[in-house]
Amino acid sequence: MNYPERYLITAALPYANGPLHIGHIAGAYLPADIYVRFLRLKRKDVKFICGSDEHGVPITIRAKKEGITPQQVVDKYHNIIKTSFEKFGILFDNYSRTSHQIHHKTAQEFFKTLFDKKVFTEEFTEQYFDISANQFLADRYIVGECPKCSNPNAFGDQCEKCGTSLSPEELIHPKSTLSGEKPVKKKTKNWFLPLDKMQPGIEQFIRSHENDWKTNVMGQCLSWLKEGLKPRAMTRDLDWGVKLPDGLEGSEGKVLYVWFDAPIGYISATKEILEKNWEKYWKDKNSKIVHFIGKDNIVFHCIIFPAMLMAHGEFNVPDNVPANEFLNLEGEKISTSRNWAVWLHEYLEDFPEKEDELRYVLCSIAPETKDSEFTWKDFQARVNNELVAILGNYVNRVMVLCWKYFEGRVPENNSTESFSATFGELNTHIRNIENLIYKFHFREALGEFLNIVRMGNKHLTVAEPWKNSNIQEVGKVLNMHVQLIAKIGVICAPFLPFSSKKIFEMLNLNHGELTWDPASTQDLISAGSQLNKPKILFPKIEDADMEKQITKLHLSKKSNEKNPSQEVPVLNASGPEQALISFADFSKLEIRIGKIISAQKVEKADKLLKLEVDIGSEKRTVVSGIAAFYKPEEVVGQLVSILVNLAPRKIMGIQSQGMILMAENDKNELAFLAPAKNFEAGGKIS
Ligand code: B3M
Ligand code: ZN
Repeated sequence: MNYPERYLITAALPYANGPLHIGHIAGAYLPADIYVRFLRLKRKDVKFICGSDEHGVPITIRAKKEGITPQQVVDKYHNIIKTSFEKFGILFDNYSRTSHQIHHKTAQEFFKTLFDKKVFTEEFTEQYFDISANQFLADRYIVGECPKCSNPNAFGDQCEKCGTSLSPEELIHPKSTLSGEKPVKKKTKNWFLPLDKMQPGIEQFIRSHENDWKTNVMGQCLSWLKEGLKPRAMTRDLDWGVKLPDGLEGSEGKVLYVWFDAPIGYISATKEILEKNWEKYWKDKNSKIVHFIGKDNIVFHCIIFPAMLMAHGEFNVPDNVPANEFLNLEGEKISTSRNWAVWLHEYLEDFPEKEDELRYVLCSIAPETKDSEFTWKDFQARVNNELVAILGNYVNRVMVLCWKYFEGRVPENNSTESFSATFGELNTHIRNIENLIYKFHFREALGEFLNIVRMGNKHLTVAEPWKNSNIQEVGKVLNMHVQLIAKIGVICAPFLPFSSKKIFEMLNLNHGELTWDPASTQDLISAGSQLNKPKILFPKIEDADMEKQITKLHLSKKSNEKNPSQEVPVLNASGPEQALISFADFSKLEIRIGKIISAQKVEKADKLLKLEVDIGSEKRTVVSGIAAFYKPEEVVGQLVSILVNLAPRKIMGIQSQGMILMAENDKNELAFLAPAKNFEAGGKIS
């Protein structure tokens, strides 16, 4: 199969109204990054484009909630998002912003071109208007009773309780969130993209990809087409966004629809870094455009943006849109509003130098064909059983043996037994990985990579060089394994870029110019070269770390019903900014004085003690991660602070009914929080 030489790869522009979570990463950014890294290893000409989406109602709502300006919101989150991408090794050629001037100009020119070509229809519609705020109301600014489930706080575009998508007209007793007053209907003019008339062209474009687009993507597109496309307004009565181009009658007080300007952001971000050269990535027939997105963005990338590009006339349309489904977390949907998420910037802080562990797990479970699920237990199992026990262990065994027998020099292979004969399956695995990545099957590709490592591990175990007294024979075996490790260092680079670097460092090889094809056919390291000392690639993930994460998740979860308009997360204290909580948040915690009445070690868990705690009204069993600091007999009789209304959880088969609160210092020492005088069990802390 011949693949093109030039690619423009984009990943959905995140709204700069909140940080990134693992669902975003697994959905769009990690697959995009793996694909780009692979294409680069194949020496393709690639530009990788992303940036913050800084317009749209989600931004203004966030601003209102935080009591700051929309500009302050986007500045804050743009920086958080940009930094966490960089730290996580997702490296764009340009991570831009739709607030940049070049973007405003590009989007306005695009609009003007369509306007001049008479693509738009002008339509007068009646929109809800808030008289006291003197402003038209975007759907999200209207709340009312849901006609389906009677939730009194449904939004004008969706009821978050029952999930129904709504229009503001369907709400019973609508109210403006700006003033709390009943909005009135007011006439306004907007410019519409007549998608109904454009349907035949769009349909032809989509059907031409019936064999190469993912089934989940094609399925959504065909269902939109079947329902029949409807005209959609490309301008909005708002003041936050890209202004309409000058000289249009009736354009005051209006901005471009965020889904008109945002995808043009891909074009402006390309222009921004390639002043003269950008057009070949967008207009040359030999270039391929690929958009990585989550499933909620399919219609915009497969129908609306292509319709805009076709109407414009000068641009290529996307060649593929490999959208993923959603990632769930510990049995529930990831929800920004309920703070049910693993935030990328927090993960990076809690797990320093474990970027590849998360990349590995998210790729292994990526929702490529259907929704999938992240749990901390599964994360730990995959890291410990696969990265630690297979990849880390294999690399370490080979390195240690080279040091043991050859003082860290790559031994000669003087035999007639060749590498390719010994590892005959390697090339099949490599071809499989290539084909799978080209088809966007990253999960399977990663599995195939692990098969290569398994092959090496197995061969080493069977060859048993440590039992061989013929040093030449030992050298032969180890030479082949060092070669294989070097190849593994290349092949893993798209998935595990940090580990790839570490492997090359151990091998004392230059990581700068990795290429895919020679790596699969030639020796990468010559006999006699000096290796560096082995380092552990992946430390084991301990139970206590997982316990901490699960507790953190449950503690930060917010009740959606009580606070429905809260649609953006409050950052945790460990996040880039200390968030304030309300007294109501605090008072949800029921903390009491408890007295430990018995304690014993939990079998097969070094860090855990099983405690019986008297909390006044009853006795509770609590599993606590303090065994490294306290012996069971030391803690009996100890007064403690205990969170008693934490949802019970099974830990190592024991139902734990609460959490002992501990103080911790920078040296990781722990101390109990006990009252300053003797006190009875059951006393409330408030
Ligand atoms: N900002 C929506 C989202 O983050 C939107 C993507 C724009 S891509 C051009 O889901
Ligand atoms: Zn509802």
